[in-house]
Amino acid sequence: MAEPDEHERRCGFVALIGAPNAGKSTLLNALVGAKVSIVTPKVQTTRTLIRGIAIEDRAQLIFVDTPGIFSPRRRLDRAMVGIAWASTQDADLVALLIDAKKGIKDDEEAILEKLGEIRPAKALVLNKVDLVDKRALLTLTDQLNARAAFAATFMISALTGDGTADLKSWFAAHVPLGPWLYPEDQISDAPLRQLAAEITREKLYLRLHQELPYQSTVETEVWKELKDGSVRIEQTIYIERESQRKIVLGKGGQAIKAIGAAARADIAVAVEQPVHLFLHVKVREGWGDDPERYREMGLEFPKE
Ligand SMILES: Nc1nc2c(ncn2[C@@H]2O[C@H](COP(=O)(O)OP(=O)(O)OP(=O)(O)O)[C@@H](O)[C@H]2O)c(=O)[nH]1
Ligand SMILES: [Mg+2]
Repeated sequence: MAEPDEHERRCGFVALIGAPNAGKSTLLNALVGAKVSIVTPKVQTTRTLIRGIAIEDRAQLIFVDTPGIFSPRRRLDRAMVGIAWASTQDADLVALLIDAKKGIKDDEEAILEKLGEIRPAKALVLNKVDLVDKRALLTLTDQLNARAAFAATFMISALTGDGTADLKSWFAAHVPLGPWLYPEDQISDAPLRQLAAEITREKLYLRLHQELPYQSTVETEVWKELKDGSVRIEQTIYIERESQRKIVLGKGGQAIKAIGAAARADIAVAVEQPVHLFLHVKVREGWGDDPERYREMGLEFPKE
């Protein structure tokens, strides 16, 4: 690809917003072409803003994955939803993702209600079109466009990649002129320690069920480069109650062993070196009300 002239370059922030589970993180990874944000079948997987960077034509696109927007109750939920809306204030473009299979439900209604207050141009992105009958999409598109002013509508499958190239081209054509903000080969601005903690949290979510995932968080405590080119990583899984420890550990330590093995494999791919991963489980009652945990996650601590 020829280097674009300095003066023709474009650069901008594109916030990906939507209800929980709409496929925002899947789309971010598809647009970047690498796994920079974790994905699970559960709602409320993403907890903070995750940036992924891609080059398209003359544009450097900085995509901002956000936590799903829903009616928050717990303090952590309020912080997550707060940062998701805040992301739209710093964005040049906003993409609203709608799960085409789910359609317009309470969360979507509430988002549409507030969408008028958003300043940047908005693209409507119907995702998961691999799961629905194409004819049903037209009705949904009409309903959504009647509710808010969208500059363009896209029908995509973030999972199969169907339609994502057109979407990316549209973003590239509509971000403002300006110099690129990151080196050309950079795809994320998150420190590897944070990505590593997120990967372990993904495995925890995939393995554990019911409420437990929402009551746990993962932090990387030790990151030691070893002489043989490998890295020793120690992480702590924080849980809310002592009774949850045996669920995380599993029978004879089976669960934590499987979580550790799956996380180690993915982290090794991300850091491109062999990884020794050690997981600790600590009870921190009320970590959901501990400002330090919010700082670690990059979230504002809601006062109440
Ligand atoms: N069939 C299908 N599934 C999809 C598609 N996009 C995402 N998914 C699935 O939907 C689930 C949620 O995807 P995520 O990318 O984690 O959704 P999210 O919007 O980031 O969710 P939160 O972070 O919880 O707000 C996962 O099981 C994905 O594999 C799609 O285009 N088609
Ligand atoms: Mg997500």
